[in-house]
Amino acid sequence: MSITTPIRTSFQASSVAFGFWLTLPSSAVAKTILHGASGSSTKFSWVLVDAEHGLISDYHYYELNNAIGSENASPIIRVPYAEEWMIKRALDAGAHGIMTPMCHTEADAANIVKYTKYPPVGTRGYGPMFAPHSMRDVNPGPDYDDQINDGVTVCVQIESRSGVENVEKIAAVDGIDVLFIGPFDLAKQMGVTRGGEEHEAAIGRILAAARQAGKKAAIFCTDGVDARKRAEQGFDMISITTDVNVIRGGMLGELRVANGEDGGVRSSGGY
Ligand code: 3PY
Ligand code: MG
Repeated sequence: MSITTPIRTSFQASSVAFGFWLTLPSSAVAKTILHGASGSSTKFSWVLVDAEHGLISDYHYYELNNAIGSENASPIIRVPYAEEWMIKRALDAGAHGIMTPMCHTEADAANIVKYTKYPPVGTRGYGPMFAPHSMRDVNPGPDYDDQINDGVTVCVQIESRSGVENVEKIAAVDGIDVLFIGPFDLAKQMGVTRGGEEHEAAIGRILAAARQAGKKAAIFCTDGVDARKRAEQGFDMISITTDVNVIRGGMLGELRVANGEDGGVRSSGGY
């Protein structure tokens, strides 16, 4: 038996698991987006809580996890770095999954799995007093303790040249659920143009490696058009855009309309 989270349920369905990036430490923003969409085909099944580049820190995890979990979506925390203590803090605050930036090798991937699971599989320290609060029908005690090793979703970001060169070996590591492409870093770290031929070839190789290993392939997108393209390529999990991208794009678009200028700016095409 393992805990069933919205992201896991979404993986079992044949449709793409759509989510978005939360960079603001605001339950109100998360709930404004999620609330009331339950049951709709356009529902988000997960939210990436960005503690790497967002304004979110450890202090915000518990409230954000509970707010997102209460809307039947899975909070996945991107920790700043793949450190054991950072992963432990995210899980103890009720994350349904973790994401780590810059996974370069299979040794990196094996360590991430180790930090994420309780013994005997891994080395996660014990103290989940608050962790089940974000999970429906999961009680403190054996309900959580005995099922979370299999219930947690482990996502590693492939966003460097070495990550791509080692991607087949990373994908084969037991306990890794998702290979998540960070296209911005991938382009910068490889020294290639985002959207150019080499970049797209690397993205194709990561997608194929995930497929081959029976793992999920995921990618960060800048808007719905980008997300649609990736869905058609066969990605299983897609972040459509970020909170701030939409707020800025939407607000500036309305300003342009009010100013009598043509069209509206939907998003800035970036973060
Ligand atoms: C990247 O594009 O580098 C990411 O990590 C997505 O946020
Ligand atoms: Mg990145």
